[in-house]
Amino acid sequence: MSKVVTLHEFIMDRQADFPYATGELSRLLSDIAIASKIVSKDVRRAGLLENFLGAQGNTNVQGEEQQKLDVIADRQFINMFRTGGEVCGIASEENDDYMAFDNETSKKGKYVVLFDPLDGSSNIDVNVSIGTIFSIYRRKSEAGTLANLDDMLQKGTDQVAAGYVLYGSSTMLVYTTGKGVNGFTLDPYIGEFCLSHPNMQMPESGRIYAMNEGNINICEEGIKEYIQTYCQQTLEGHNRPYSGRYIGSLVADFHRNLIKGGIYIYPDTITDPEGKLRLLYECNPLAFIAEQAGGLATTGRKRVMEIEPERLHQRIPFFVGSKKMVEEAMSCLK
Ligand code: P6P
Repeated sequence: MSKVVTLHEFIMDRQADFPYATGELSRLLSDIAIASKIVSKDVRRAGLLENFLGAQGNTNVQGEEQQKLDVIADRQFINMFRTGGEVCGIASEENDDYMAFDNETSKKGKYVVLFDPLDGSSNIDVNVSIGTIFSIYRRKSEAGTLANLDDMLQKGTDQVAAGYVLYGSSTMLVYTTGKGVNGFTLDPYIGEFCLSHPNMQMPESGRIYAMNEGNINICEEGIKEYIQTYCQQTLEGHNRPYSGRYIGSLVADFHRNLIKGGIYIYPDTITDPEGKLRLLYECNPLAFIAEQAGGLATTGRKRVMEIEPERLHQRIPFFVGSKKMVEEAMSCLK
């Protein structure tokens, strides 16, 4: 029986990957794991606690109806970052503006974190998988000062680390620091994330496509061509077309494609002319993971991680998954 490797042990072992590491990033990743365990507990009991389910009664900066659990998760992560000492500021899907922590310890923090505390939260009440997505950057502003907007608006190629937590049939944390992708499953009996998916590699191709096909007539023609020509035809050497799998939770769709191979497409549409998904705390972190696992992440026309961000909640079209499939989809776009 192989040795159980906890996330904490793994992080400490891998600290040597960073010659000048003095432990801050390790502590930050451990803090994220702790907050994720707490959110996981809340997610799994949401149906039993009246003040956990349903809408909060307001809309967030995205114009989306906030769920109670969105706010609970957001507060959990913000509190962890504010008190952990490694983070000088954050930006979150659930908050209009970024936050610069003004306590003396945090002002010395080396990192900023951009995150979506609970993606797919419209699925909470119907018990479908949801997730947390996070992206970590070194601050650009001087240590000891308040974090600023420039600290938040950094290209995806400058990410120090990125990851997601999937609250699914099990709770998993998957992350990269630029040295490959590793997945950890929460063992609720010992309260530890344990290494379950070492060195994750996204299959170069696959037979699963994830898209809200309700949008097929309000997005560019090339996407319909891709879906009909590649996904819905029985191609040579196969006895059936691809399978359409769309969970409506980006983290869950992404994670399945990471393991089995597949493509996730959320294009720009007539109703969402810039696309729906947010560059900084959804697309960039998943793009980092996809590329580190051998996959590809583009807007349909350019590499996601090379986009110069202009706004905190900037949206982009998102094509992510198996390299060959993303390339095929891009070839259909004019
Ligand atoms: P639609 C959830 O709100 C989300 O951001 C992703 O998790 C998901 O893939 C997508 O939006 C679902 O959007 O328009 O298909 O309901």
